[in-house]
Amino acid sequence: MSPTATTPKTKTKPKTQRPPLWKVILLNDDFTPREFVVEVLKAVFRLNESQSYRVMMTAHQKGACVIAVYTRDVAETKAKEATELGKMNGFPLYFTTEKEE
Ligand code: TYC
Repeated sequence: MSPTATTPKTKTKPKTQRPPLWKVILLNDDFTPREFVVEVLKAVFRLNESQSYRVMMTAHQKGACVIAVYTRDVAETKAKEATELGKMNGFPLYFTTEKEE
């Protein structure tokens, strides 16, 4: 069999567009009980006990801690829900969002 001439094919790689991600950040305060913060992190962000505890302690010691990243809508909804849970219980617990660069 004779060798077949091959024409190099240029493949254009399709670029997958990914939506920008938003960080949800937990802020420390002096009043919310540690255990309450852990419960909110478990309920709203689906973290397990040890993940929640670590995030809570980081915020407690450093002032703030990134919990997770989501699309903008999800990040804002979760931050609002979590902040609302604190408010309903009389705590100044606060969650904010920030665009990931
Ligand atoms: N600093 C709070 C206390 O000492 C606990 C706490 C931790 C509150 C993290 C908010 O994001 C927070 N009771």
